[in-house]
Amino acid sequence: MIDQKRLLRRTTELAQIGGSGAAVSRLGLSADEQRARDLVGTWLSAKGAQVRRDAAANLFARFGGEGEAILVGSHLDSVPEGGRFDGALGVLCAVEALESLVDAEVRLRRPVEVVAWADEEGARFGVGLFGSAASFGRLAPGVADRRDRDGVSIAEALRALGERGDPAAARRDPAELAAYLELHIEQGPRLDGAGLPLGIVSDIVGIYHARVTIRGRADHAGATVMTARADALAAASEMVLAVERIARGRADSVGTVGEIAVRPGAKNVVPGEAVFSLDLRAARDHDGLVREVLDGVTSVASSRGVTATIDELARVPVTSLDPKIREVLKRATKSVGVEAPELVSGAGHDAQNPALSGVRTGMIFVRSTGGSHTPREFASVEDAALGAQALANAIRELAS
Ligand code: HGY
Ligand code: MN
Ligand code: MN
Repeated sequence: MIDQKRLLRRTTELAQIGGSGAAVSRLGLSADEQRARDLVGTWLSAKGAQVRRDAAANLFARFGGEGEAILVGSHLDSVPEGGRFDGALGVLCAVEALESLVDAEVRLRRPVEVVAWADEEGARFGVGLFGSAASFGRLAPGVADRRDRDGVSIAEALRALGERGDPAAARRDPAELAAYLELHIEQGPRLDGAGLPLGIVSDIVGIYHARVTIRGRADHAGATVMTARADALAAASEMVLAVERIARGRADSVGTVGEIAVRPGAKNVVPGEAVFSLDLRAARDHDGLVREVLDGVTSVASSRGVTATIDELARVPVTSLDPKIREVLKRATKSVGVEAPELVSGAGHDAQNPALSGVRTGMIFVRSTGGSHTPREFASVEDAALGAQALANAIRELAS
């Protein structure tokens, strides 16, 4: 039986790590994320799991012996000033599901592993889905040298956690896995609008992340006439508006510039350099969206006499989830009394990496309100418990 009180208590307990009240800032590969893994690890080892951490700081807790495992989990890191449910609820419900199966002494024919992925958000180093990409051998080359704002590299952050510093060593064989399941809050308004507590993910959007560096010419803000400028920030601003215009003009597409930095950054200096982030997503023709935006950046750069350098951080294609697993999840959600609709996920998820590596993958969405990547995000413990029960039923079907 799913223990709602325990689920609520643990949600609150986990939110205290790197958080205060509703807001959570538990960045990937940080000491706080490690403390969260330690807490989850104690719950799982107390239930008899063999708990381990891999070279990319992912936590795995295995129930049962040898053989192809069912992997179930989500991530424990957050964005800065994020909410307490994004990622964490998927781990908490996976723990709940396993605890309920162990308590009910359900005989599992397959081993089951709970996973807490490291650094899914990529908020510190810019590389999203980091832990699951490392586990499935899908990291771009040179990722370990990527540095955060303080100049700390991923390799150094891993060594500070006690790892050797090479995330590629985390790679495991996808053939070891019979399926991957992930429960996650929807982070959008559709389930709430339909008055439904659970959904099933059909596809996950394609995601492109990059860092764009615009180089113009720093100059005196007073002595430099307007026609003699190569203003990097003005050029970047025109590009940001182009991202918005292009994404608005394409079906099922979104484009976001969430970060921008200016150098030298003084009120009386024409900006010589601007660096901004690109987050481009689409459920269809994702490559077309990326191409149109990058062409837009290049044409603004040449019309303004500045240079634009694109540093690609991650590119994940539109990912369809496994039809058979979706059927299993349909039965599992129905068994808790929910006719769960199928939804496309506008958010990216670790599930994309197992799915793109040939592992049969499925996701359950739990209704959430208040948006996401903000302390306003909310999911009720009643909906979460329904999701955890559905997850337990799906694991039971797949593993017995
Ligand atoms: O950005 C995303 O879609 C996810 O929350 N990392
Ligand atoms: Mn997120
Ligand atoms: Mn997430």
